[in-house]
Amino acid sequence: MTPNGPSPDSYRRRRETLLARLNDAVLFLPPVEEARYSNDVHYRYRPDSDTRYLSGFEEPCSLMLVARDCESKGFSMFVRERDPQSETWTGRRAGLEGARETYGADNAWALEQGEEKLEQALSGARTLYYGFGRSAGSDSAMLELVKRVNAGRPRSGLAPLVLHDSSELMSEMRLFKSDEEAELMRRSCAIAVQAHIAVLEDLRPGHSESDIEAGVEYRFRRGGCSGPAYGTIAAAGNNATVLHYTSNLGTPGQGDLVLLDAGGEYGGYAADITSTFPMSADWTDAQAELYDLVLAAQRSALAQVKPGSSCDSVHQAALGVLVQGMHDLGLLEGSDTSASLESGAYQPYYMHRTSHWLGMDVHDVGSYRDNEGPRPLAAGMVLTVEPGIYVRRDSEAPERFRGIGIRLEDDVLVTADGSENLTAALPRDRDEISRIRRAALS
Ligand SMILES: [Mn+2]
Repeated sequence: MTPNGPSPDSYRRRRETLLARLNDAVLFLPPVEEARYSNDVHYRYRPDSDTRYLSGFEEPCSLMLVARDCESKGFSMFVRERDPQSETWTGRRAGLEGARETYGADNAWALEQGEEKLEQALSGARTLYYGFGRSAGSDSAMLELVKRVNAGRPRSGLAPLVLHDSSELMSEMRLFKSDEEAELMRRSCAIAVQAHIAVLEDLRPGHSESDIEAGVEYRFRRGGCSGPAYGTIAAAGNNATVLHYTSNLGTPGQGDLVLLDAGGEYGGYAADITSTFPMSADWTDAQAELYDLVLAAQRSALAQVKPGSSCDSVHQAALGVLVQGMHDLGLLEGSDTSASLESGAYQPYYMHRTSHWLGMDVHDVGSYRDNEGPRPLAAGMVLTVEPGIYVRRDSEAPERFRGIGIRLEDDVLVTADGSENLTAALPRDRDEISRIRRAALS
């Protein structure tokens, strides 16, 4: 089971929910292969999130769900067999017995038997939900298999097999978090908040961006996380204007702001937090003006998170405040806010969306639109709220704003009657941050 993750009962309930929806369809998720770092050295294995959602299993494996009566009825796992010699090198395997006894598989077979058992299960099926994109090899083997199965159908009298992406079923389930998942996300967010606060309290002149990265990631692991949920961004000064800056090799100057975007993965659930704070205890006027603007935009956006609203409304709320502020501060010329919103004139300074879904994946699954337009928010969804302003050193902006990047990111659960900010404990007020920094530097 995923350490610290959901209970075995939760995995069973998820499978039962899915089985009840399958009727005569088959769901098959092929394995994610180990990724090579160099030669015979691999990255730490991270299972595909759908696979983990249904099983809590963390070794390479395939999963199959079949509702109708046949040899592979129920929940089948295809796993690596026990092998004392390999296990000496690469660690213990659950094996077939473990798949049945620990992970609740109705059927357990060797990983290599997946294709054969899938073909058998498809003989009377009308629909296959398949996990595309785990590996090119699996995808092409599956297409061959479907071709083969359909070739026999004119004679057998069965309707042709229809192929769907399994994400159609899986993403909708994962988008809505159960109470247990919400609790895991509270925990994941609490660990990340504590790690960010520790950086605020520990950061000293001379510390580098890599010191900051190491500091937060140390605290993720100490807190029980499997590691960071994504590449930590520790970016000082102008580096903060690069959205996905992850080299973290610079050393903040005394007058720089530091943008820290970092969250851990706890029990299989990601936190995703960004804070921005001064290396010293003080803010320049330009830094303070931009920070207060982003904070006002974030508060306006946070107020939009409630059932019936949408990620689009959350974005529009942030954008309205940001663009008005850009005019007030002289980042944008003139005073026609609606024209700037219309033309996208603000995009040199704010070029990303305000929210994304958050869950097992940091950019979690689920559609942002439905047939009607922007999808209404509903209880159980978790999203980030992360407005920012990025003024590159080589931009056309007034001199005093150049080389400043600011983003403020919280993680928010939609509840039945509003929202719960899972990262509300982060200090956001500028004076409060200054107090913490002053105490740290004294
Ligand atoms: Mn984010």
